[in-house]
Amino acid sequence: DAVEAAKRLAAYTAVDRHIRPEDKVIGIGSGSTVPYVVERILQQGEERNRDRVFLPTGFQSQQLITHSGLRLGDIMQYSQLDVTIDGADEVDADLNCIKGGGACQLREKVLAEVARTFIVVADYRKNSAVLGTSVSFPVPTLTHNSPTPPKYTSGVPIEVSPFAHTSVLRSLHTMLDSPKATLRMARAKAGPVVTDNGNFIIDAPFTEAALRKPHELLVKIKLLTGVVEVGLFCDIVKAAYFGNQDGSVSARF
Ligand code: DER
Repeated sequence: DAVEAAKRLAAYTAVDRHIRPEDKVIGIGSGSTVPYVVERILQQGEERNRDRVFLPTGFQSQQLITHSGLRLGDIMQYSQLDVTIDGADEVDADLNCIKGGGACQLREKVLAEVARTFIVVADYRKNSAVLGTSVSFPVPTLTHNSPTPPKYTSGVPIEVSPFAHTSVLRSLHTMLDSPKATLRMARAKAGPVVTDNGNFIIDAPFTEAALRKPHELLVKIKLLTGVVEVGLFCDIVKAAYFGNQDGSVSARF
């Protein structure tokens, strides 16, 4: 279908442009777009991949690497990666991202920051001018019941220590103007989603005005006691590739 074709297009373009023969230590992100990244890497051939190592951003990413017959690497052995490629939930005109739809943003941000080059691949639904306005977001736009309601849009995924999750929720509700912040509950498991690091996820919708200053918002959230990592990636992405419905690719640098 159009979305899958768009994901594949973005992934193939990114691999062709950013994974060179001399790149040996490669970070693999999480989500449903990165399997096409691995698919394209495999097409570079066994010879090329034999002396490469691939670092995962969580259990799904680890399974993808091992099931593809690629060599798994451990972050403890590498101070720097050549390149990391990952998906995103939304990317704005300045390459700020909302990530964490797959609850993997802690390890994703680590591998993004230690990579010489961090690339994002996504289908057209994630391509926004301003964070909070893309159609891909699971969080419905929420409004207060006041006469001039501020429009609450995208939920920012926040990984929190289970011990602190109720106090972080209270802070988000009262201090950071996210009255609809909620604990992410699992679908295929009773109770909350538990991340690969043993933590919980809070989805916190913010107003478009707040999301216009993502770095400021990131710092405010990160300073709340018990927050482990925030699904706002600012000043990290080198390039983003979006597959479009018409079969073209949009690149943003
Ligand atoms: O959680 C994340 O940030 C993942 O990269 C994920 O949200 C990307 O989404 P995708 O399944 O549309 O690639």
